Amino acid sequence: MSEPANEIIYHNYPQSPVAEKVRVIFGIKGLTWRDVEIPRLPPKPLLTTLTGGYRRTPVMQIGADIYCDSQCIIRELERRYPAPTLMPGDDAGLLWCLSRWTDGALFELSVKIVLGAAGDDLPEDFAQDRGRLYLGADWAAGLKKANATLPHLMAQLRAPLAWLDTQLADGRQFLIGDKAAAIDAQMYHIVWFVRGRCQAGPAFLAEFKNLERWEQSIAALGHGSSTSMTPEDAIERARSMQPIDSTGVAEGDPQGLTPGMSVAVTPDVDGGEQAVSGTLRSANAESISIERVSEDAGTVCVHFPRSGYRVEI
Ligand SMILES: N[C@@H](CCC(=O)N[C@@H](CS)C(=O)NCC(=O)O)C(=O)O
Repeated sequence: MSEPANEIIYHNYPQSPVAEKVRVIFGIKGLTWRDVEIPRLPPKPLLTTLTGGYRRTPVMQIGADIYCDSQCIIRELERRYPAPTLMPGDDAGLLWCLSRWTDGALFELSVKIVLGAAGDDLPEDFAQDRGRLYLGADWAAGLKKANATLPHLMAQLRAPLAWLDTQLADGRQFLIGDKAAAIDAQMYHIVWFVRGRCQAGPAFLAEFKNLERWEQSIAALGHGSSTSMTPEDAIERARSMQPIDSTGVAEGDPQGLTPGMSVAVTPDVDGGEQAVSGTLRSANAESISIERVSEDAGTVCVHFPRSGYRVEI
């Protein structure tokens, strides 16, 4: 059992595919974590008091450090728990590049498929929230379009799945060999989502026999081991601790960031989301960390990836 100071507190809900991605990472690394279940729909006051407004799922907390976005979470887990590595082999750089596609365009495609296939069966509040988050201000038209163009969208997903199925045909257990890697989880969450949440998913995936075997290998990794925690206890944990000490901006920052600046950070997409404001502590090519004071949680440091996020000065 890890000390409370280092305990991984994971804010998520069971149905979230992006949360499942990180749960698989916990499985690969055999980690122990605390499970805080958050609402599927805003408002999420017990989460945003920690994040400063970021409302997406999942969020990881360790003490008074709050890690937003699966990209940031995976990087931090690899830093704190290097073995077994999530990047076996010599291609970590390429794999990080590839993950920008799985987590960006490919995830958005899978969301359109799931929302489009559900059509009028989506509960109104869910359609409105996820429509605005993923399909822009004119989300109602976007939903109709996704529904009308479903066969086209499935064709866009079928091609990469066919490539992966062919790659797995040599009998390898995981995508890049016999060791599970971050890219397995980053691809798997798409397949898990489409299989589990789209009525036509299982029939659509049935042609990919190697992929199915791979899905079983991933599922067999499990999710590490978790015990539940209340959101109130998670907030109390943040309040009782100080964020890790890291300050400084790596040389050559394209935006001229310097520690102490007031900044606002938001996902770099049109999702209608609230920016998180705070004082810059550190930044480099991969991440940005800002300090903020929360009435309930005290001083926290909120970490975001740099790639895929907009920093306003
Ligand atoms: N780029 C983000 C995407 C996160 C994301 O869009 N997650 C979905 C859940 S699968 C979400 O936040 N949905 C709205 C919500 O949970 O409120 C990441 O990798 O963490």
